[in-house]
Amino acid sequence: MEVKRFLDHVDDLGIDFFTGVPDSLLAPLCDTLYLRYGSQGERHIVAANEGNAVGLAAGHYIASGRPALVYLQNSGIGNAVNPIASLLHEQVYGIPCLFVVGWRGEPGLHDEPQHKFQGMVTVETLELMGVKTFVLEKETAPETVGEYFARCGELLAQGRCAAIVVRKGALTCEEKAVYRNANTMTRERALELVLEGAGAEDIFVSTTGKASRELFELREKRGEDHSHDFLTVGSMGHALMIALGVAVDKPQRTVWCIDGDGAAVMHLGGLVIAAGMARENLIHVVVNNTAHESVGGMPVAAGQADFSALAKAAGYRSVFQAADEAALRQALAALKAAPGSRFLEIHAALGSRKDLGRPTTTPRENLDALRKTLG
Ligand SMILES: Cc1ncc(C[n+]2csc(CCOP(=O)(O)OP(=O)(O)O)c2C)c(N)n1
Repeated sequence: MEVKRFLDHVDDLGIDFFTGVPDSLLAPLCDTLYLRYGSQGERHIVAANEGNAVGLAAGHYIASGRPALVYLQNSGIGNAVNPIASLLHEQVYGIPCLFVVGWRGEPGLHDEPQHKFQGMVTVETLELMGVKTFVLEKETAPETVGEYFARCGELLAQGRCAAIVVRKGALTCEEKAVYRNANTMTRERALELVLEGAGAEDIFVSTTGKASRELFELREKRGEDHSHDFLTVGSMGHALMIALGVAVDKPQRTVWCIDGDGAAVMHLGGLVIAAGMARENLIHVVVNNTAHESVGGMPVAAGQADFSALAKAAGYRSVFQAADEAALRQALAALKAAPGSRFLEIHAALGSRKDLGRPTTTPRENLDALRKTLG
């Protein structure tokens, strides 16, 4: 279904406020919202995590009496569960909200391992949380969509929540948004330089999305195996805590966390924990491309945030930044000799290689190989 028609139905429900975390499957919706309303404005706010989005939706309802639309990939349901159950639910405040959920890992379709279980339990989890669910497919007839929205309208009027779960390809749009930033060095090139600057026995924990895919392919390109890497294929925003957990247990090993700006803001509290732990063997790298590049490029809710200043304020002792290859080489050299806990912000361009592959080993194989390395 063309997203404009979908949004006409949303409009008919009196919904005029949108918030969420972007998803590649929902790119037609994300792009259209961005083209219409920009982001971080009165009508549309990109949230740091899906729980934030539910909070914003609640605030909007409290102020206006109108429900909001919250969009998310099904991976983010977990982040939303707490405020759905203990804020929106009819046994608490009874605040209505319309969710639009991208269904990764839908049963019967091939998808990456991190999406399989979540995909299996998506509808069940939403229903369990009291969110009535309607599935939108490519084949869903327009009158059926009309009936879904009519039913959603009834539920919202009763102070209840509803979700449209969107199957792959069910939403389409004619106009794609173009996202830009002023940086020139690609994330992949930056990661290549980081690998060159790191020790052969160092451990890498990389974040969800293309950073992990690039790290995997860079190892292949360098003729190395994957036994020193933990590819955090799901669990967006948790790579830093995984890296810290390893670093605390293995003080003799240098552990690099390759984080994204979207992932870093998704669970920004981790920055404070890591900085507070002040581990000399942990190096936290944030590749800041100002966007959720892996899922289409929508801005991260941190356009104004200065990650290096945040890192300093949180307590990291040695903080570096780099925006081009020469500066990155210099920063990496300085980082090696720097005292205390270390943080590096890399300003990266948007985009990635068209032929970027996906890890060819399973998460289990990845874990087993790394466990052997760590002993
Ligand atoms: C909890 C959760 N919400 C949303 C997603 C979908 N998702 C995967 S990667 C990604 C963007 C990551 O952005 P960032 O950390 O800035 O890295 P970039 O892709 O820009 O390198 C998103 C939103 C997810 N995997 N998990």
